[in-house]
Amino acid sequence: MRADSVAAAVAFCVCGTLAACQVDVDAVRPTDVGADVGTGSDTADAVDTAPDATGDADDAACDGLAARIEVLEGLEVVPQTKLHLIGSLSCGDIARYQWEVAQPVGSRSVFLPSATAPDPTFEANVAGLYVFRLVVTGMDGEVSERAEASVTVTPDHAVHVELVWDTPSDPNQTDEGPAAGADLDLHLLAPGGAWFDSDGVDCFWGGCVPPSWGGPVTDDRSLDRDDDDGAGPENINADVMPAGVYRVGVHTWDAHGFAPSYATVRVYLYGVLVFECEDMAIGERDFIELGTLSWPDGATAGRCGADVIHDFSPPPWFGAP
Ligand SMILES: [Ca+2]
Ligand SMILES: [Ca+2]
Ligand SMILES: [Ca+2]
Repeated sequence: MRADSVAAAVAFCVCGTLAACQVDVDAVRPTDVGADVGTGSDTADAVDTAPDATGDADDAACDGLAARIEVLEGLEVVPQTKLHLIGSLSCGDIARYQWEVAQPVGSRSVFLPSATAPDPTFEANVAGLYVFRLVVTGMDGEVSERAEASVTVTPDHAVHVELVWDTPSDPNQTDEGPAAGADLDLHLLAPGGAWFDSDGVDCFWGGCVPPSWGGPVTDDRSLDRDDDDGAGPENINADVMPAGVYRVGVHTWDAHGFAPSYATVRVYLYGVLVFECEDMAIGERDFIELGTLSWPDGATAGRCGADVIHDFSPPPWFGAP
C-alpha cells in the first residue's frame, strides 16, 4: 500500500498533558476509502501518515506522555479493509504500547503482529463498528490516558451476505492453516437452482464463477472471502441479480473435530442490515437453509436454524469432502 494513496486520518491531542487524544471524525472523513488504493491522486490527504524522526510541529508539541491513534484508511471503510493503525505518533518516551478493540459481534480479528506493536494492522472484515483504544506506558512507568478511534465498516454492494461462526471447542479460533478450525461455508442460491450447482447458480466457494446471474457483466456476484479455518467471515456480494427468490444456506464442510459451531448470518442491502440469524447450532456436515431474499423488492424471510438437514452430503456431481 502506498502511503500517498490512502486518505489520512488526523488525530488531535494536546501533548504534554495526560488528556486522551480525540479523533476529529469530520476532519478525517475520507474521500476514497480503500477502493482506489494506488491511484496516487490524493497526496493532499497524506499529511503526517508516518512517524518522522526529523522533528516537526507534532514532535515539538510532544513534551509529555499521551496516546494517539491514526487510522491510515480513514474512519469509514468497506468490509475486508486491512487497517493500518498508527500509534507511534503518540507523545513521550514510550516503553510499551497496548491496543484493545471492541468489534462487531462475531468478528474475531486480531492485531498483527501483536496488540503491543506500535503500528499494528487489523483486518476489518465484518460490517459494523470497531472501536480501537490505545494506552502507552512511559519509560518511568507512567501510564497515559486512553486514546480512542472508531471505524465504521459499511458494505458498498447492493447485496452483502455475511457469515461468521463461533466454535467453542476450538481453543484458538483465530489461528490459520489446514484443519485449524471448523470450515463452514456460505451459500447464496439463484432462483431455480440446486445447492452445490457448480455452474455458477449456487454462489459458494466451489461455484461462484461465471456465467453471470444476469446483466451484461460476468462478475455481478462473488464470494469475496472464503474461510476454511474457523470464525469467518465469509462474504458474498452482488450488484446485479435477476428478479426472483434467492435462498441462503450454511453448510459445515468439515468441522475438523471441533463441531458444533454457532453460525450467524447477516444480510445487508445497500449497506443496511435487513435480516439476521444469530447463533444457529450447526454440527458436522449439517446444512441449514435459513432464509430467502426476494429481489429486487428486498423482502426477506426465514426460519434461521429451525430446520437443520443432518449429514448433508454434496450431490454426486460435486464430490465429497
Ligand atoms: Ca483454531
Ligand atoms: Ca469455508
Ligand atoms: Ca479463519
